[in-house]
Amino acid sequence: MKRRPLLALLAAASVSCATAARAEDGYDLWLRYRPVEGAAAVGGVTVLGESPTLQAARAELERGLAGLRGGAAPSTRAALLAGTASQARIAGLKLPLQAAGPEGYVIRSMQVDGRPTTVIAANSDVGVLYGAFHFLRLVQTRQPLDRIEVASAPAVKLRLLNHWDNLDRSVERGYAGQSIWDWWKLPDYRDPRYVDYARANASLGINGTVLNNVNAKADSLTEPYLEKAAAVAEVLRPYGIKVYLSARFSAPKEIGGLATADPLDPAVRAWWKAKADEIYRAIPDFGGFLVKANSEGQPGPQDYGRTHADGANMLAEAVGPHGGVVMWRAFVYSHEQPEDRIKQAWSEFVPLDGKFAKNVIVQVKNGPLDFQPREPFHPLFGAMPKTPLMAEFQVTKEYLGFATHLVFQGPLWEEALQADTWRAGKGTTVAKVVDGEATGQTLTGMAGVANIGADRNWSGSHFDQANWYAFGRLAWDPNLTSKAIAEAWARMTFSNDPAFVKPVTEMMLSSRETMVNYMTPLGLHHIMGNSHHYGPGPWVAGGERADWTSVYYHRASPDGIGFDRMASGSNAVAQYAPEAGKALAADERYLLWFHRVPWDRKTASGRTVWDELVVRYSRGVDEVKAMRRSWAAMAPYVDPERHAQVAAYLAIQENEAQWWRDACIAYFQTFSKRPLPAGYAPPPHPLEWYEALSFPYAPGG
Ligand code: GCV
Repeated sequence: MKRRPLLALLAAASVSCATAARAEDGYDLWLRYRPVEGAAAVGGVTVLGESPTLQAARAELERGLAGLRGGAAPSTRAALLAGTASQARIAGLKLPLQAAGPEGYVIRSMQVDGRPTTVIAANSDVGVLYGAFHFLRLVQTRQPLDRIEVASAPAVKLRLLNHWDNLDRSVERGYAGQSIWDWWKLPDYRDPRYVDYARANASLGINGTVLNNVNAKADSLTEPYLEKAAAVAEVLRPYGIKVYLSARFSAPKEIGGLATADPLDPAVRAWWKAKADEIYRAIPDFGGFLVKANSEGQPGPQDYGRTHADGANMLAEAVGPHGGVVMWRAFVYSHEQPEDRIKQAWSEFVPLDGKFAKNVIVQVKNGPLDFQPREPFHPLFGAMPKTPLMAEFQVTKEYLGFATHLVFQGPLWEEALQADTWRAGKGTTVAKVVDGEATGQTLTGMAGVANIGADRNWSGSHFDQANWYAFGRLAWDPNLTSKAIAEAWARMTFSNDPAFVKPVTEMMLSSRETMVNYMTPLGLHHIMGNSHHYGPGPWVAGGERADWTSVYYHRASPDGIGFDRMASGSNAVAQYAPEAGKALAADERYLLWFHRVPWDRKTASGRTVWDELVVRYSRGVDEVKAMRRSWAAMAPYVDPERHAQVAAYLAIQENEAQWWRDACIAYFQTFSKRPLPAGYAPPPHPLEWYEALSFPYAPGG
């Protein structure tokens, strides 16, 4: 028997010995590059070209493969060759690069100069970088490496993170510490962490980032802050990531000294043009503006009797000559409007279909309310065929238990993306609207509200890294399954051992439904604590705006529960294509979203609505208990530090799931006036006890 070199043996030993996992703090994300079997067969790296992006690709391949080989030398029998079609050696291979477009790539196992070679080829430097990350993923997840045949191109053009980060480093709805953008020390100090941020995003194909909160300060557009943004842009540029800024609509008044911000006023238009020119002098590849206007107190064109299109088109005119875009948010509603809050965006935007400039894209949240544990898809996706629409998802878990609840959002986003709008017949999914297949739009996009902060593990919890990961993968390919995403992430982040991958993937995939069960079963929505959105608050009533209360949404009374959004009520269902509306209204998952029903109405299980609520709330708690057991059994496959933190967070989640269940049952029972079904324990405290809890220091406010 041929003897294996000592190094290879050591590497193999560290791979096979599950208990040898070393302490980790989560900083490395899914780019841990710990030794895996098979990596030693990969040959030495040759990346053709020297641009900063190609240097980054080379550095990543070398770093990644060195780690994955566990210190072993590259195979001398094989080679790894990467470059663009502008290099004769790559062009000569005649790879099918047309379909790769400006950002895609081809990875192929082939003979080059008589040697088995893995070729990573693209039309652009950034395509090579993306291909390098894809190849590393194949190695990390232990895919066969001797017959690779991959061709991949992004389905969506703008793949962006939206940071809701403020200039004082607080993060609106952020649960992972302070903002990573250290505005105070920029531009002179560029935290090396920005490079790791860029690497992580590039590994997913994320190609843009909005640095500041949509509840924007005009200061972000002043010279000193533009200099700071330019410094960040410089660090991110080699990784294919463009910088964008949220623009405050009233900036011409606040920092420009003008008397108005009316978008039809020539002086205002000139101010924005000059501002755009100034920005592009500082950041030549600046991506453009994101705007929240006339929503939740933000200024906007309606302050001057103008439309969203008037406002967006003015900004589009300013950035257009530089190749910039305007992402104009459709998250609008007003408490002065008597109309059902979830209908208002449709009412304001549908009449504007076709009236936006070419470089405007309207950014639409996945659902018509606000990132709830479950809501139907936003009807605008089926209603504005003449306007580019981008989807906005919330990676940070404002309404989903913050960082301490293990909730993998892949299934939530998959549910939204695969929902059928029926706009152009059956199968016109939201994904096909977002990637332009159904509408022919070429300006396409997907935005994720970032969950990233200065915490060492970036996301506030180890499992929340999976949400960042899933968002990026879906932005590249909105038709990926959350199962494939969860599995790849679990393998890269923790372990390739099947005894780990299977149960953890299952736990991740069911975690969203579990959370729906213990928070908002049967289509309940927006019943969380007021303002901070932490914990249950179905009793929230009164205050300055009805549409920020819970009672507005659940409408519980002795007669029944739920919001009638059928023709007999607000008729929000009519904002969907008839087939889509019919399907949603018949879907029990949205029962109390669309219908007001008596407590004794029978559900699919044969139980009454009241009994079903109790059963589902209780099931949610039991499911978290099962998650804890499942995770406890994973100890042999995970380093003790990460294992212990996840276990501790799951214990918090169980307590809070129980709290949600007990508080909601105690509250709704005051209306249902029915006993709990046999075998279900009553809440341990009276309702007043739950109502009295207060959380003045909840994070993310
Ligand atoms: C940035 C919700 C959140 C707000 C957020 C808003 C938005 O209302 O609670 O914090 O503001 O959505 O998306 O603009």
